[in-house]
Amino acid sequence: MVLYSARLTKSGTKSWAVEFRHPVLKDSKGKQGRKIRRGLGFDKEQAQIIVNELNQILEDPTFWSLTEQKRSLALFNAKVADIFFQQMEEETIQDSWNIRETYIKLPKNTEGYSRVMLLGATGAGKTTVIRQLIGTDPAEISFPAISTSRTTTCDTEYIFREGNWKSIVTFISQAQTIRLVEECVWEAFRKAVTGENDKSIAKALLSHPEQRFRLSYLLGQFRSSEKPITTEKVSNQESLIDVPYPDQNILQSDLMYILSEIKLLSNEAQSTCPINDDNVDEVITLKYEEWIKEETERFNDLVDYILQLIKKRFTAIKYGVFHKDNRGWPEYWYHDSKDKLELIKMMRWFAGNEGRRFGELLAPIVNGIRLEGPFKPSWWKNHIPPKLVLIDGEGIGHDSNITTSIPMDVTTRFKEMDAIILVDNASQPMLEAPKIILSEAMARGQLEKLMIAYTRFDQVHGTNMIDEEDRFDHITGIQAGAIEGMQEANNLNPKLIRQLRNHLEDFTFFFSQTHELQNTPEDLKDEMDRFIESIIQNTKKASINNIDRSKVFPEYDFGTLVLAIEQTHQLFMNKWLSLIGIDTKTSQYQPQHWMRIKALSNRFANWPNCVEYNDLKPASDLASYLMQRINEFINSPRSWSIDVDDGEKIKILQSISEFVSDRVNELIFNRIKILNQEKWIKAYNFRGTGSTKDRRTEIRSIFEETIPQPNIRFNTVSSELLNDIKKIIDEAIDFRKGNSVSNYEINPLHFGL
Ligand SMILES: Nc1nc2c(ncn2[C@@H]2O[C@H](COP(=O)(O)OP(=O)(O)OP(=O)(O)O)[C@@H](O)[C@H]2O)c(=O)[nH]1
Ligand SMILES: [Mg+2]
Repeated sequence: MVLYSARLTKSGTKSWAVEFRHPVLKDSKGKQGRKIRRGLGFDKEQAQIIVNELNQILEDPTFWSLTEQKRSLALFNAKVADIFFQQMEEETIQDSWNIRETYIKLPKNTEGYSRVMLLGATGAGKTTVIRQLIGTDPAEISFPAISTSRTTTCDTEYIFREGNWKSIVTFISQAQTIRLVEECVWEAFRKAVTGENDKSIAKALLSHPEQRFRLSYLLGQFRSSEKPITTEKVSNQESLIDVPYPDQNILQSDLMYILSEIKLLSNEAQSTCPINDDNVDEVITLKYEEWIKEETERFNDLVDYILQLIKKRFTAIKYGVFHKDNRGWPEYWYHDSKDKLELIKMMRWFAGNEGRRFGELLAPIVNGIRLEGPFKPSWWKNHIPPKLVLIDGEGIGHDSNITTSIPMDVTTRFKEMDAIILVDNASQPMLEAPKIILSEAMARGQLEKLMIAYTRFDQVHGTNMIDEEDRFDHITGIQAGAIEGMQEANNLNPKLIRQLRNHLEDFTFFFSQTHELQNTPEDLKDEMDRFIESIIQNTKKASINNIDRSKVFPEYDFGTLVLAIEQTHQLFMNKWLSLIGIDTKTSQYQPQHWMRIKALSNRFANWPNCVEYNDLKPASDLASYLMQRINEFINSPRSWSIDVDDGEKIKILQSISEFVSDRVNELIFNRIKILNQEKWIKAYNFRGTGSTKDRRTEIRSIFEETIPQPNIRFNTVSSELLNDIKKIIDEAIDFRKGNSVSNYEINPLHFGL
């Protein structure tokens, strides 16, 4: 066993840091002994005590387990335990999907269930469709929450099953929460040093730029007016779950304290190193970032203060079982009840967005919700619910228009689904996001599962449209145009496109007034019944069709596969070299602000599993470009072992693409993140003059290693990638020959948060 030791080092001119190799955590190459460095402030004596205590832990392997946190806390400084255990805890934390699966299993098609994933742009109406299908009470405003933009922020899974109402809620880790709070405090600090007013500092603090981690849900909304705030009481105290709304005065005073600390911190920073340059952004980052994170404890103290406030919010949850770790952070919350109302009301805290409850809503730290119970539409006649599993999630796309792919954690789930529903707004059909979803679904072998549901069909008007048929034709015409565009862009096999068109003739649905729960229109009920029936029948058909096709398989000329890499390289570099600001001449994408690129590099370097920052998602983009090119290759076999009809061939080719899809995600994730970890760290750590340029160059080199341009004479990096892809396709065909697709269980990779 290797024993490591910690040492005190200088950090900047006046302050101290500790450096050591962690005996349990692995480095980017998978070797034990990850290097850890943490700032310890100005006081050398205090810093030395922490280093000495850390050395006691490092010398004694009986401490090296998460179960020893309490013992360490009793013996040593709290900071010592935090430095040693924080990352360890995060890495051993169970995968959230698996936690949900342990408590409430997602039924499969072998049990007669259809798993249905709803995808669409934000605001398309995914959750509105779900509210009808699960029979939401018309008076219920809080759950599931709907609104105009970025409302649903985590996976929400509904299982329609007779019996009790059960729920399991999973959470992001404490370490992840700390990182997100840090980003929020940093944004607020930047506003403060540039002299902005309280309102704008509070705005930066309370709404993370990604619009997912909204601190206002947990801390309350900032009010700039001096008027006293009256706290409303819930009028009808029918049960304990009807707790009063939070006390606005307490929330405001906590917020005012946080703001005053941020302003103090900013004054302190300015007196340490005054801003006297035109390029304020750069000065703030150069001068203050290291100071704030490593040389002063005030920043960390403030982040910790906010974390403690968040932890207090858990006490509002009076029902169910909160399972927390040693530090009081929840891993999951489980509840089982005979009462539907009880379950729905509890969901207010985990997934609601009711304005008056801001300050006690936990949604920003929830990363998944699974509910089970006898859900059914309000008009459902049968007392047995339809056998459905519905999966709602985050909307695709951003206002920035730089999105070209679906996140990898979503495409990785495709294989486990029986239906993929593209939900789109009929009043503005087939804008960018739905087109992206269509082409990803095709490239990843989901043709047979794909369906389109248009909401707001009531809002389709025009002087040229006399009756309903004209309105259908209007939408399907636009849809046909989008499919044609996709064929041209991806050079898709015309037979595949024909199959898609035929398929969508039966699987396109039109929902009018989808939000109307009080008096659900009769035509909406009929269309939703047709929708449910189609999903169930299509799932049955797919499982029957999966009989022996083992002797029918395509044969390929792998010589042309190199073109897939070549084209992917061009497409990816055209987008990404421009986004990072290197080669902007021929690209439609605008260079991104250097701070966004830096934030992206921070996440690749320092956040486990994370490969994105806001709308910057290079890994998903690359996997998507590559998969589309590989799908094109898969759809052009040289020959077939046995000749079968075209429809059958396309089904087989799609099943090969489906198999290859996850493996390509995994391959790209490994190449761009894991194998390049050290380079990302280097890219992030550039400081001082010229750092933006150095960072760009480093990131370019990461991209070039991830997706190399194939040379005429292959170098090892590019031939390795080619071989890996060839191997994946070979395996997919082998798999096709040997087993049935429905038996294949994937091990879902988890990216992102
Ligand atoms: N008039 C009308 N409004 C609708 C219809 N369907 C949805 N809406 C409205 O569209 C808005 C957005 O709906 P959501 O269900 O929150 O959209 P979403 O796709 O879940 O969005 P995110 O969660 O942000 O990804 C809500 O205000 C709905 O009331 C419809 O058929 N007709
Ligand atoms: Mg939603």
